Amino acid sequence: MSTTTTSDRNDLRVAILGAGMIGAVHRRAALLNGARLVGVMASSPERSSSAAHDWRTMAIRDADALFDLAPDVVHVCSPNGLHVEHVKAAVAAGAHVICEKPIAATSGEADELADLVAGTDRIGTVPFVYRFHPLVREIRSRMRDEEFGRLQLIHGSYLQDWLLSPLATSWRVDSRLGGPSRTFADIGSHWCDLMEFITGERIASLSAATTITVPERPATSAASFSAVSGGGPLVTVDTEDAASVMFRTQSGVLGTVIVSQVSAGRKNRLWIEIDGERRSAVFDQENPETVWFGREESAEVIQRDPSRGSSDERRLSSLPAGHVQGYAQCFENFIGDTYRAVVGDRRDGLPTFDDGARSARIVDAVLESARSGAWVDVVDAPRPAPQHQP
Ligand code: SOE
Repeated sequence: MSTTTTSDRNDLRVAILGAGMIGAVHRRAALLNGARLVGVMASSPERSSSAAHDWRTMAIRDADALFDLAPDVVHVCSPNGLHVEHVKAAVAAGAHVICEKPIAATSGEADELADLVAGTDRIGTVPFVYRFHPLVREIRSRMRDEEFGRLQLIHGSYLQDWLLSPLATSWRVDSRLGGPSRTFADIGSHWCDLMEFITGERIASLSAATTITVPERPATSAASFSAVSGGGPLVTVDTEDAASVMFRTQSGVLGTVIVSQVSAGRKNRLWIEIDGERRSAVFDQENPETVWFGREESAEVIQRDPSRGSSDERRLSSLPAGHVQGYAQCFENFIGDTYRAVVGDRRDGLPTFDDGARSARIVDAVLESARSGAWVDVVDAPRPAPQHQP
């Protein structure tokens, strides 16, 4: 088993389970953070060999082989339905774990994973990477400095179009592989995490409706993003294409969010507005270099700038102002902060398995409300204190 010491940060041995689009994003961020990739496992031995060849590393036979490999960190980027098995194998191998969201298909299993990691001296983190946009930190910092006053309303959306075509499919569409919620678990989870992270508010209850706008799609393919060009058999879709959620936070603020994977022209448009009694803020993930701040008498747009703003805005700005930073740098920063925490240097704002478990409870509530038509409470489960706080 691995025994990481503080001096190891630039030479962590990491393994990646899953070689799809998001596995490749993890690999890039891991390498940029100085890690040594010791193995990759994909969806079949053939795909593992081919990914290992492309990524110049070793193919991992199965998750149990992690035990002998003894990596310091395992990145779990496999289809959602495999997360529980893969996280457990990583923990059994003594590794720290980074697991894609949703960490599990149900909140019961997500709690189990969070408890499992908390019972070790290892950490578990979840790539809620939009927290790592420098200007997200700037809004959060101004909110903490009470520039906004009492919150009036929180609203926004997260819209994509990669499943607009009735010919498009992915493992995410099939509830057996992706879990019972698709769009909300995949991207609504990001929006809710970001909203709670920026505002410090917690969703207390919600009322949701979901819709399946494409009732049949080609049978699932292993690839994450794939437009299948007809020919294959059609299967009935059992996960939502879009959802609309109204919520109230623990302090009573009303909010709404709409999520969709079928909104033409919207690629990855996470948009959030927070309206306070003194000012409002808007952040648009596709234009992350600016933030709009509104006041009753005027509004201003500020630009990301490593020489201005909060300490976190400065710390997470790796490029000068005007040299556009985006998703890739968020990912690098998230992986960087995870590896720092692995060696005992924990920074503020790191999304952990506790955040992943909370997210799973929100997803459960959305599905339950969509089924019953009732408002559903989101319970904040008390979590045992981690055995070791890096
Ligand atoms: C696909 O919907 C996806 O890659 C998500 O899985 C990511 O979490 C999101 O950041 C971008 O879209």
